[in-house]
Amino acid sequence: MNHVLSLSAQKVQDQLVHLGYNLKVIEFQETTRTSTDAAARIGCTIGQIVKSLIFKCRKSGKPVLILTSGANRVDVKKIADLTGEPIDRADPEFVRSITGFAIGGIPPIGHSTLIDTYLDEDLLKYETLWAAAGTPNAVFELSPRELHAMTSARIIRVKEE
Ligand code: 5CA
Repeated sequence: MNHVLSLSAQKVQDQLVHLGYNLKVIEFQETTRTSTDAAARIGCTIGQIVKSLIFKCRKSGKPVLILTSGANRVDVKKIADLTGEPIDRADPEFVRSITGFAIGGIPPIGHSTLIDTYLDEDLLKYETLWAAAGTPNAVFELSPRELHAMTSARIIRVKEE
């Protein structure tokens, strides 16, 4: 574990402080790029990993952020019902341009633009969660209540079932 955070992880740490949260970004030497990597590194269940997935509305081009459990797959049809238009996975360049971060390290907060955000109801059942913190080896621990408050996300059922 590094004591000095990389620039992108520090940006997330600064944003957490700015928002008034006493939460600590941890950066590992090893990858936490995927939910599986992150759960293995942290020693938590995959369900406790917050995936921050960027989608793009097909007609308007508007970005949407879905915060979902590492255990779930997003049902894009459920999201389309809410956005009023179909959505697709965003390409890496679009993700970087609207968040300021690269895929594998997208945090739930601190993006370079304001993004409509939806929160997977399944994340609320865990006592504690882990989200990406700006790089593919940085994470931070938080409660579902904190995640909801800091993102002002709308809680929805997102999973494929
Ligand atoms: N650091 C981890 C755990 S917190 C993390 O960021 N996980 S994630 O799920 O939020 O981000 C990785 C996800 O990015 C993968 O599940 C995958 O669905 C998505 N992804 C990976 N490559 C691409 C790509 N080329 N285009 C769009 N999405 C991608």
